[in-house]
Amino acid sequence: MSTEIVYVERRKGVNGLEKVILREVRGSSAEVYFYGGHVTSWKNDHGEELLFLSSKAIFQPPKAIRGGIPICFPQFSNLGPLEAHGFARNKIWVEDPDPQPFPTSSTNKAFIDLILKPSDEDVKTWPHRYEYRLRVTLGPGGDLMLTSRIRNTNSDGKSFSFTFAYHNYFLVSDISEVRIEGLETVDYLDNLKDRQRFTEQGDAITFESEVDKIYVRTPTKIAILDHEKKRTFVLRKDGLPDAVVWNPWDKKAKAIADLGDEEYKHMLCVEAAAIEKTITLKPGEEWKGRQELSAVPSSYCSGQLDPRKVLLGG
Ligand code: TA6
Repeated sequence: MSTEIVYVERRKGVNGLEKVILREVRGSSAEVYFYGGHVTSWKNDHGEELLFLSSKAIFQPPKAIRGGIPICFPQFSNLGPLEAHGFARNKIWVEDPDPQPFPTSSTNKAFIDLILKPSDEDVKTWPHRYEYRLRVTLGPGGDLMLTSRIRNTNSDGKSFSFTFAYHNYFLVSDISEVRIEGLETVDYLDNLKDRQRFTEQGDAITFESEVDKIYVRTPTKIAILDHEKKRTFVLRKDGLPDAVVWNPWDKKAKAIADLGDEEYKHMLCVEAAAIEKTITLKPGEEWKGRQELSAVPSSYCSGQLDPRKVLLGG
C-alpha cells in the first residue's frame, strides 16, 4: 500500500508562526517560515539535518531567526543606513497569489512562492516600492533551490540600489575539520580588518579562529567539505558574484545572545551574495539571484575529496 506524499504542507510553527514543509519522494524535506521568507530546515533522504539552527533561536518578530537561511535585503551587514542585513529577514512574507511563471523543470512539485511588498510604514524606512518574489524549491534529488526576483515598482521614476545575501548557515560536525574549496586565490574584503582587500592563498580554506570575509567575484561553485561527516555541500550560484564566509568563533559566539556558547563549532556560514557592486534597478526593471545547494557523500568526489571533481562535475 503506497501512501500519497504531501509535497507542500502548510502548518503552524514555533510561536504559531506560519510555515510550509516541502517534501520529496525519497524522503528529503525543507521548512520555510513566512516570517523572513526564512528556510529553517533542510533534510536529506535519511532525515539528517543539513542546516544549522541555533538552540537559542528566537522565533519572535522583529528578531531574525538565528540559523537556516536568513535573507539579507536590501542591505548586507551594516554597509548602509538601514538595520544590519536589511529588513527582509524580519518581515512577514505572504504566499504569492500571482506567482510569475518560473522556467523550472516540471518534475519539481515541492516548492513555495512567497512575496514581500512594502507597507506604507515600510516606505518611511526605505522610500521605495518593490515586489520581491521568492521561490524555494526542493528538487526530487533533495537539492534546495532559492530564486529571488526583485522588481522596482516605484511610480515616482526613481531607481533604487541594494546589496543582497542568502546567509546560509551550514551544519557541520566540527568547524576545525571543515574546509572550503573554490575560493583559493580569490580577493576578499576582511570584515575583521576594516574591510581591507587581500588575496586568498592557494590552499583550501580551513578554520582555527574567527573569520568574516567577503570574497569578491568568486567562481559559481563552492564546495564545503565536512571531513568527519564525510559530506560535501556544493553551493552553486547565479547572479550573485560574491560569497561571504563567517564563523564567529568562541569569543564572539559568547557575545551573541541567541547563539549557544559552543555552537560556533557546528556552524559555518557560506553565503551567496551581491555586495561589492550594488545592484541598481530602474522602475520596471527586475533582478534575479539564484542559489542551489546540494549535499553529497564525500566519497562521491573520490580521490581523497578532490574538490575539482565536485567543482567540475554537474
Ligand atoms: O555575514 C557575516 C555577518 O555579516 C557577520 O559580520 C556577522 O555579524 C553575521 O553576519 C551575523 O549577523 P547578525 O546580524 O545576524 O547577527
